[in-house]
Amino acid sequence: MAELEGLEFGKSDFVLLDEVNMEQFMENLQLRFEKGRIYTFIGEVVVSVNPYKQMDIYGKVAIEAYRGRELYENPPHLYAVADAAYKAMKRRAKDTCIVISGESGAGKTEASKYIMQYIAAITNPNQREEVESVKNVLLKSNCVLEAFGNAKTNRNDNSSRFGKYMDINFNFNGDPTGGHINNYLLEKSRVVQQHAGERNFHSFYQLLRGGTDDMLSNLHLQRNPEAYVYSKEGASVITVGHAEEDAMKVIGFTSEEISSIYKIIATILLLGNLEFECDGEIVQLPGAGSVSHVAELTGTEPETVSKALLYRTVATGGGEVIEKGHNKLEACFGRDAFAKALYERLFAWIVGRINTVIEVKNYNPALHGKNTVIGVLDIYGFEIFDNNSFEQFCINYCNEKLQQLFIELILQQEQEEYHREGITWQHIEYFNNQIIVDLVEQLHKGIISILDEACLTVGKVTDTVCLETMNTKLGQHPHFTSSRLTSTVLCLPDVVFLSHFVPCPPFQFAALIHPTSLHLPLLPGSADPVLKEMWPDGQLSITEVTKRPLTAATLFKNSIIALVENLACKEPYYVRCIKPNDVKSPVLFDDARCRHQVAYLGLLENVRVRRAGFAYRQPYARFLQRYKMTCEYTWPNHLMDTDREAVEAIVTQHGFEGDVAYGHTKLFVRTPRSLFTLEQERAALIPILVLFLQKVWRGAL
Ligand code: AOV
Ligand code: MG
Repeated sequence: MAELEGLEFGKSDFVLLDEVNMEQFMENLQLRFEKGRIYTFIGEVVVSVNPYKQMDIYGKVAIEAYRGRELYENPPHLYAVADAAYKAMKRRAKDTCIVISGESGAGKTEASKYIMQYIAAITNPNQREEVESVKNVLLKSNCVLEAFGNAKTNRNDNSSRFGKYMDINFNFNGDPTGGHINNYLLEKSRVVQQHAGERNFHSFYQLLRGGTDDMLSNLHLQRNPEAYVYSKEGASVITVGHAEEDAMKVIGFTSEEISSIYKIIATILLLGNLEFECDGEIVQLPGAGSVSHVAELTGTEPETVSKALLYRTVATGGGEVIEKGHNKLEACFGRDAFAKALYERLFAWIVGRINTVIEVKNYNPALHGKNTVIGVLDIYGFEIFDNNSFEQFCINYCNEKLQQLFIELILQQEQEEYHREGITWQHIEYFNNQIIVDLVEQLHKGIISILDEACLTVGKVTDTVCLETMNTKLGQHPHFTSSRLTSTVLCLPDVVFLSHFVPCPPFQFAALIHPTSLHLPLLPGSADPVLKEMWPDGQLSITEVTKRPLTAATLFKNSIIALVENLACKEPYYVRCIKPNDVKSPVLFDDARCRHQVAYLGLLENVRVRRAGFAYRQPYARFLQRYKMTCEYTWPNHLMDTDREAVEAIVTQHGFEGDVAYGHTKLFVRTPRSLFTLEQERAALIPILVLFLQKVWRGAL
């Protein structure tokens, strides 16, 4: 909080604004962005603006400057938050989490990587080998996950298409002992189709462009991504190198596993090029060569592959299992569903594989003390496209849920602290996002419940019925506007999740309501060990598989509810990312775009809450340590009974009794100005003190 830099760089903490209003907030944000100050505090929250250029602020010198220091001792930085979370974890044995939010392209993933790098840099001072290897795997896992889970979208060239929550475990020394990654809903529809100008997951292009000639020929692939239906969009974009293979090796993937992964990627590309022909009612596969390549790569028989692509197995009401031929459309849907399932399971397998390497092993709490964690959450940002599918619906719902958590935690934390310290709390009005969250997730009448009903009774519930149900149940909801129905697609226009998010175009749920069945028995019979592991449910009978499973929407909802519950019981630290413009420019500050984000992230409310209470708080002993030199009764040491009395002496001498409250263990300062006075005085005294001490050392005094 201290003004460590001149005012020409703006205010380093928004609580220092003369008045809290949008104009002043924006002025400060823009000034700081233009001066290359991309981080600004709101108390302990860091607001970050994507610089869209490499900044020289993450090196060794910066790491040393932030290591073990208090937030207000340095200019705002991700490292300050990372250090605060680390200190809380180490000193107070608290589980903490760092929640990074902001819309697509705002800089969340980059921030999460800098935070992890910082934590890696400040831990394990003794360079113990096993800790170094844990750190290395944690850092390298990002590279692998990005290769398989990120893609170029129209909003971000390296957009995360999955949500990631990573726990890093620490021993009593504060050194990392392992971790665990949870991944949330990969946007698997991208495997088979991309919007104009977008691309498939990086891994496809990395294999095609980076693989050796031999490798590609063994995989029956051509080098050119344009040759494949699934990768031809955006094929001309130059891809990054081939670092993920090295990263996989460092993590401990065996060469057989890496080879299986490539085979699966190749299978998907070949599947995408399979075409079906109709001979009357009968659908056939003319490309026998491709089918045998798919069979070879998946360790199955060509007949099994053809059968899987041309027929589906259904369980009749009487429990009988029958095989039914696809029509052409069903066959195409089935092929794409197969490709998507393959990729989704491959991704989950990769995450699981990384987890087995990084999971904490041989930890004995009795011997090693409490095992604490820092969780880092980097989820896909709020996004809208021209066509918004189920995945956008989930991504945006998840962002709403996190926004709600932010509101609750920020208020809750303040309230708890005031309560603990015996200080009266003043309530601040804020938009409660719960209403939006309920609209989506409430049992029986939420959007997900209604969709579930439709999905689970396929054939009986039509688009129209589903739509009517939504209209009846949600028509009165202030955040649900009426819907329209096109011939095949169920559209829910303006199922707007918040007055603070922009109104969305319709979400298209058709694919959900008309799921295509997959010929499950194909892959469990595979000779490839990775594929076998990816289909653990292969042993299930078809009747078990087809009986009312949880829908994708409910699975996602449950995972997000669990995530939020997990975050809520940790001490949270927040990074709020802002995207300065839509053209990736390092110099353009698009006022309207930024203003909008500031509004929907609730940043002004955040500043108000922070200021309405007390902008600054500090345990008595620490306050005394820092400012005792500014008061004759406390320098060099005080003679009072308690630190609190000594702090009272400092406060009184400076005449700001009216601006503070005394908690049980901490001093609370309402306006930061009082603190400035102290900081300035301290800064003026330090050179005099240094001179004084030098003289003492030289024996001159
Ligand atoms: P996101 O994670 O918030 O979007 P990223 O972290 O991928 O956004 O950032 C997008 C791009 O902005 C990066 O690829 C960098 O080019 C640039 N960038 C972001 N932060 C920095 C920084 N601190 N320094 C330099 N460049 C930066 V998404 O994953 O789409 O929601 O789903
Ligand atoms: Mg990201």
